[in-house]
Amino acid sequence: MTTPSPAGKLSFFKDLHPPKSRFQDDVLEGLSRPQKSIPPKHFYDARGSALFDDITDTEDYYVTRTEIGILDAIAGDIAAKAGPGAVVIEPGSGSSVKIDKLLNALDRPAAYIGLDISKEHLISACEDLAARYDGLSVGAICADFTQPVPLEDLPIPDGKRLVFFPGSTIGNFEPGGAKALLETIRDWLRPGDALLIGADRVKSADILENAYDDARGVTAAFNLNLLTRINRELNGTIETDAFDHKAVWNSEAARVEMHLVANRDTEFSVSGQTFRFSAGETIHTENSHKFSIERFTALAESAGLAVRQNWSDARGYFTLYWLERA
Ligand code: AVJ
Repeated sequence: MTTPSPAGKLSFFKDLHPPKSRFQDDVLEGLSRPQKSIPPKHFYDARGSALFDDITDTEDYYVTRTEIGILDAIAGDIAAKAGPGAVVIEPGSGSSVKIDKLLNALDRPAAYIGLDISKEHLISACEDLAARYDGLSVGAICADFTQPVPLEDLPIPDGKRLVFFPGSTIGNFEPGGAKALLETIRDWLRPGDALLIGADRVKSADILENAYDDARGVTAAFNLNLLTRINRELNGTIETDAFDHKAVWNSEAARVEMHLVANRDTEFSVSGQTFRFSAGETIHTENSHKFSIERFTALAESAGLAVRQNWSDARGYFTLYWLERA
């Protein structure tokens, strides 16, 4: 059922009842594997979200600032390509800086539809937009976009759809998952609709490793906060000082990997289950894939999308792509 939002500021709110985030299952399962691992989506508790915001302010993490610079430079191009009355659809928790750039660039956008797995986050972000943009029709869909999300039966206003997926979040997915996500988005597009997506580029190992191991130690705190979260929410007994942050460029897989490395033998329990680490053993906590323009274009094509235009910063650190159905 589609219901008015609690506060009534949204034009619609649809809860597709995404499965609860499986934090406990993912941690117990991930720590039981030969290469221990925990999916990066679990970084984002309140403290983790705040630390991520702090990362985007560090000198070393060039990603956010570079993408915002490109958005500023291409605002006119985007407005011309989208035309008047666009319906903006944003999967994932939006950074308000980026969505503001887009909405302010566009010619009288008709609507904004937010789509996120976290209901609280989604509603507050969408209500904030509705309050700040007079005359913008704002809808919200609570869903897990790593699964197909059919939009057919939802009251999405008429108009050219522009799906906005900035941040290089696509890089968090393994190649198969990235293709599946692009296919989900492709199914939202009709002829003439578009996807504007950001993807970070391959560059030298030292620049990449510094971006994920910043000099101020914010990224280290972000990574280690996962252990604090486990201790708090899953009855964990992890001695967090037994682990160090590590970021390493894996050139074969074209990704920066983040790990938590045991700096001594250590043993702890989580939800009553015991885990043992030898010194040097790691928990793999994140992959951030990096893409040449050629590789990203091929990935898009594999998902039935065609790159119509792309824009990069002068250093070639980051690229925004305009994709349409192939
Ligand atoms: C939010 C997934 C795009 O991979 O660059 C930043 C997360 N991790 N520093 C990224 C992150 C460590 C970020 N994404």
